[in-house]
Parts: sequence; structure tokens; C-alpha cells
Amino acid sequence: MSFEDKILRAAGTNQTRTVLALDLEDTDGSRLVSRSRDVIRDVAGLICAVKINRQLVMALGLSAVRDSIIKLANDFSLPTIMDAKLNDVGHTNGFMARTYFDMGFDAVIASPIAGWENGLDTVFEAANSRKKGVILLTYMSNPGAEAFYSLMAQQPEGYGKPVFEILTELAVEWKAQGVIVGATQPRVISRVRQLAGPNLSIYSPGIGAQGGDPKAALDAGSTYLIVGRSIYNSSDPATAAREFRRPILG
Ligand code: 3DU
Repeated sequence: MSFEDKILRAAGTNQTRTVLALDLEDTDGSRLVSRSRDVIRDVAGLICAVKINRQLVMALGLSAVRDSIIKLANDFSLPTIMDAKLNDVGHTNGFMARTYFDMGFDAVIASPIAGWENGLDTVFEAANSRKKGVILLTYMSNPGAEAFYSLMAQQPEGYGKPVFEILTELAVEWKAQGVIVGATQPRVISRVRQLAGPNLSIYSPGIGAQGGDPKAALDAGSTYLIVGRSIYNSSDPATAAREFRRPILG
């Protein structure tokens, strides 16, 4: 089953659009594993995917992430996304993408700034041949993101276009399975939705802890919400995760 089919199935079964960002920190590796697994068990029926960051892979190593986290997510029929923010030349991007996919990840996040030729071409090749997903960073959620992603880029025809619009067009052209657009910028989400049409999935981080509002993001056109600290730092992660489902349940 492809990445998109897996996340759609989980979103339908669990009536949710929430992707859990599993970014826990702990100096003790075995405690980090057990806390991470507890959060997944607590919210498995309330989320549609688990996103893993490089900080978890740095702390545990890739095989431990596969054995302790990816397998558990898969036991709950949840796909996993590796937030690798790939941004290098083709041969190393390709190696990293193949390794993440062959370890069991269903999708990777990459930065389109690397370009296609000898940049992200190898990542898409690795994904397409394995029915995996590539999600492209299109507008980050942090306040500093505006300085670059909203920058007007001079077009050959003479007019200016914001960088994020160019990145959105590339995501459509390259047939990415999704784009990341911060929930902190609902107007940007609307514009990306307008440019990309109804089929491209928009993943929006920056909910809660970074100030983004889930309903505003979904109303503006986000498909999925990426939520970390507001769930795993809560004394009751399941109740917190249930709250993020509220805007789609009505
Ligand atoms: O703020 P939170 O704790 O809900 O975490 C947000 C997650 O989304 C975290 O894993 C971070 O790496 C990721 N992310 C952003 O926050 C902003 C982006 O533009 C892209 C990814």
C-alpha cells in the first residue's frame, strides 16, 4: 500500500487529521524509548501518522527507531514520516532516502531548495519505485521563516513572485505527496491551496506550542496538522489529541 493510501486509511478509520510529531528528549535511551512508545499507545486511535525527527534518530540510532517505534506505529496501522529535511546533492540525498525507506519509513520530508537535477531527483526516484512519499518544505512555521519564504523572486518575465509560490509549483510539477506549510500562516495556506488545487496534501506544523490554531489552518486548506509538544508534553496526551480532532468532527 502506498504512503498516501496508508495515511488516508488511518485518517478515515480514526476520524482525524493529526500527525504526531514524536520529538521527546531524554538523556536515558531506554527511558526515551519507553516514553515514546507510551505516547504512541496513548494516542494511536486519535492520529493518522507518526513523524520522527532527526533528534530521535540521533539519540537512539536508526535500527532502534525501526525496532521500537516504526514497528509499534505499524502495529496500529499508522504510517511513519521521517522528518529528515533532506537538502544535499543527489548521491547523498538518494542514499539517505533509500536508507530511511528500507528501514520502514513511509515518507521523507525534503527541502525543495536543493532543486531537481542531482538534488531531489534521487529522492523521488527512491520514493516512486517503493510507493513511498516525499513531502516538501514550502513555508516553515517559525517567525523567522518569512524573511526567506516570502521573499519576492524576480521572474524572467520581469515581475516578482514569492519564493513559497515557486516552491508550491515545484511540488506540483515533481508530483510530491505533500507540502509543509506552517499553521501560523493561514493566508499562506490559502494561497498554496489555491495554487496547488484540491489534491496536494498540505501538512501544517506550528499548532499549539508555536501559536498556530488548528481550525484556522484546516479552514484555510490544510489537510493534516502536525502536533508535537501540545500532545506529548500534556499530562493526558489522549485528551489533548482528542481536542485536535474536534475541528474535523464538528
Ligand atoms: O511545535 P511542536 O512541538 O508541535 O512540533 C512541531 C514539529 O513540526 C516538530 O517536529 C518540528 O520539527 C516540525 N516542523 C516545524 O515545527 C516547522 C516546520 O516548518 C517544519 C517542521
